[in-house]
Amino acid sequence: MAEKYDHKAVEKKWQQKWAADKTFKTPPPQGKKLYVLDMFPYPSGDGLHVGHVEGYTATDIYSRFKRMQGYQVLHPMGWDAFGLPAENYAIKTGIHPKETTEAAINNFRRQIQELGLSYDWEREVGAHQPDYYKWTQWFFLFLYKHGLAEKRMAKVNWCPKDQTVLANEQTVSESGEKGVCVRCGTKVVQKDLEQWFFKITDFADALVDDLDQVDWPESTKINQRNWIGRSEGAELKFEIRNSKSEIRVFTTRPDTLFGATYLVLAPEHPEVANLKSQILNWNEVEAYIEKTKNKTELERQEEQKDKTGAELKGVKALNPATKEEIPVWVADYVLGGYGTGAVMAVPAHDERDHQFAKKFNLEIREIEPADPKKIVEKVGGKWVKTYRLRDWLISRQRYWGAPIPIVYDPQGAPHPVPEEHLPWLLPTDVEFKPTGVSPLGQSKELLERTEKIFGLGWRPEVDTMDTFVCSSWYFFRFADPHNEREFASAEALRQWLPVDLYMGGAEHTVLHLMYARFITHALQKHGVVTFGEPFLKLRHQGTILAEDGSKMSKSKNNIVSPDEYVAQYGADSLRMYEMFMGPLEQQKPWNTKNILGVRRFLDKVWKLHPQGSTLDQGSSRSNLDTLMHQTVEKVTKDLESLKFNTAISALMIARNALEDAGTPKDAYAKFLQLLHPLAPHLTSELAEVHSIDFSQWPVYDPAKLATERVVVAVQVNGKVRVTIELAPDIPEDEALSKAREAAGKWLVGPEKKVHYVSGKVINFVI
Ligand code: ANZ
Repeated sequence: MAEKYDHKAVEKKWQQKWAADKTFKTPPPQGKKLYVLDMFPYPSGDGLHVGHVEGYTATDIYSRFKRMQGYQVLHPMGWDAFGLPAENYAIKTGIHPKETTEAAINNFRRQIQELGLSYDWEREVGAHQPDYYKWTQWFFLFLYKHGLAEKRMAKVNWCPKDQTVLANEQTVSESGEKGVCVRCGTKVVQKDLEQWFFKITDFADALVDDLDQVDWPESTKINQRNWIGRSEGAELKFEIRNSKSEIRVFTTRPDTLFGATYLVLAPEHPEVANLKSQILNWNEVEAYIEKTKNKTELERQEEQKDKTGAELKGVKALNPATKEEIPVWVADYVLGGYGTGAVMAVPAHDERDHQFAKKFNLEIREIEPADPKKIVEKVGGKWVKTYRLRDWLISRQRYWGAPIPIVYDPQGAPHPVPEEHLPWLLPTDVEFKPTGVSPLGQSKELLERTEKIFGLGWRPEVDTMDTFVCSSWYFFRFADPHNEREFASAEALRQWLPVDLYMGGAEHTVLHLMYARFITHALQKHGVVTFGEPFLKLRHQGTILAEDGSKMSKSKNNIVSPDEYVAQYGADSLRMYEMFMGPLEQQKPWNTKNILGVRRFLDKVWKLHPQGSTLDQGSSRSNLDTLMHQTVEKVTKDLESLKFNTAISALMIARNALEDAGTPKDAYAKFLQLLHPLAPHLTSELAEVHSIDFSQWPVYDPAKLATERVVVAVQVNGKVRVTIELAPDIPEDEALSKAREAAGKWLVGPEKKVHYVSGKVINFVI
């Protein structure tokens, strides 16, 4: 063994061996299966950052630990490879996104392999590969067939610069500014477009209720519930005077009906146009509606926002409880797509209504709340549930995504591309410059292909799918990644799914989790899988901050790249450092000095010299045995609950004790096994067993955990000064030195004599 730990040589040797031996190829599942998954990354040109390393190391440790416990582990990696950054880069440089994406993937894969992460590379998938997106398209057709995908006109957020539709949450800048494109900061506009939707709202109740079945962080469950926004209330009808119209409102406070002094309709409410002939100030109303068109929903919902609106003069509604005539307004704080798109305004009890009433001088009437059940019945209303969740708009006017497998006949009616034509290939003869028309619309090849297969006058759909569609089902593919006939066989799904442990950052995952759950519920409903929840246990690694505690960001140029640390200190040091920074799920700042401390620990492990196992049968040996049982227990429990920082502390204590006890061989071998999941290269090199990777995880004997202690009185000149606890079989010299330490302040002057009664009393005569 070399005197110095040469991490470069050691890591390279083991990485090559693992690759050549296919050490981490997934075994057939036989009873004890475990599916451990990381959120597959978008392969950005910047490469891996230390946040990726944190999550991937955690799942790697867990997978290695579980393999040693005899589990068959599926631990795969792949690439969420479609998406805007590569396309935007193509617009700038003219380099095809496939080229930049694949270069980025190669770099990611190299970085991941240099960390010694134990993925089964035979199961690698890339969402941009035709043999993958063939199945993304299959999922579209599956939903279409079951009435869960449909095309309809929709008001959408549109970024005039990126020339694409944006989801609601993509209209807020990083600094929280609303109504701007999250990527380029351009003011977002509203546009009416025919778009494809997935009907996620069909599953709204199940997506709330089934959260009770999964082991996820509570905050993440709350985010899911808030996004769905289930609200229980009543729908009440208000007649419009001198008209057949009636306005339905949704309210969670029917008990305040007596205080409803006006109605407010959303500017896009269809009744507004129907009432046109009655409205005396139509021009004003129309101008107001026009003005609100370019606001995003998030802007409209801002609490502090100055309230605006226009009265529908000449229109009066009847409060069904008081039978009074009340005015009717349009205002953009009422949203068209929530509830019924209309509210009964109760300014004495609702803050937004209050602000509005103050501004426009409307009546504010204090009332005693009525009995809600009774009042709903009395005015002929009904109890209903409503949701904030909207159907999932999946059309994107972009190039670098999976083409939507739809063609239009000469009359313009949509038809699904039959499965035998999948993958419906992404054409390559396109320009990347955004023109407001989907890039696929320029492809001659796609048009010719469509006409050749379906007939003259047929047109291809030219939008691609939101990349969230690619990531909504990828965890199924890993179970059976080379299947050419199905996205995964029923058997593989039954064997491996659902995912047992899912790891990924807490940021930006609300939608991914929602969509993956939706797809799984849809498969369950139609009998493809037997479960609705894809991820049984979910954990988030905490954000790693820059050294000064600020957020790492490109603009601040403070992003830490793993490469230089792997080169300087080694992968095992970086892995263990990141696990030692603090509790996995906590946010924590980077600290370059501390990685050196971890490296020193590994150097000291390297320098341990194991001796024959029969070395020392005395007390230090038995103390070490106890400590080893305690360490096995601690590390086993900590790894199971992903408490890596405390497992590392226990291993550091154990290393010192090993050295103190002369490093007996059997205890040393156990120690290496415990350290192995955390520092796999170093321990593989030091272990003498054929392969430590599948060596059996050490077990502890609960009977040997407690160290037995006896209480010994320490006397000075016959007087008890202090008591100490000692192991019953402690050697005399050790016992005396402990006693001297404890009674130090009474031992003034030279010792004349010592009486030692083992396990009972020690008397110093001075
Ligand atoms: C009268 C009232 C009195 C209300 C009161 C609240 C308090 P959640 O809990 O979020 O579901 N509302 C209904 N539809 C709306 C829409 N399309 N846009 C904006 N606001 C809308 O909120 C339900 C409440 O939000 C409803 O109950 C309604 O105002 C308003 F003291 O009705 B309430």
